[in-house]
Amino acid sequence: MSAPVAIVMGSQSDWPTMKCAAEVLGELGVAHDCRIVSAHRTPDRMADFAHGAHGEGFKVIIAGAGGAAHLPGMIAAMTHLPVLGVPVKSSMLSGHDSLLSIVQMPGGVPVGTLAIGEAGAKNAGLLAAAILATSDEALTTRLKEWRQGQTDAVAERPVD
Ligand code: RP5
Repeated sequence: MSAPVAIVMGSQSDWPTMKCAAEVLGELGVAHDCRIVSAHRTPDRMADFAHGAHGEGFKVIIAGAGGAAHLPGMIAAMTHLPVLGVPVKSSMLSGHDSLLSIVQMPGGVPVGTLAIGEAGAKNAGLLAAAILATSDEALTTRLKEWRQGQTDAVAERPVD
């Protein structure tokens, strides 16, 4: 069976951020396929991926990019699958450019935009799992256990 989640990113340099999505999906036992797909440098690869994503068996796409971050929006324009956008922290503008490039889509072409950086990537993984869990009872159980584990890990008092 093919992986239900695609994690795509504009550059190798996005991987330290986007691997946070891959890690949490791994913890939840959700198969995922990670690829470099650049809207600017490999536009044909991006189009082939987006047009073929449903046929490949993907159910959710997580797309991360930085700077003039067109990737999530361009993919969303070419597939009906849900696209979760992760603004990667850029060196010049700390990801504000990435965030605005991804979040401000015109009505009709949605990208579910997460926070800038690693927290956004981690939450994109969790959100992808939650979407898949709506039709997967076993995954629902694993997701609830993961959330409970997070809750249990919070101490009542701080320590030195
Ligand atoms: C974007 O440009 C990528 O998503 C990356 O965040 C940014 C910089 O890419 P590199 O110059 O590091 O390859 O397309």
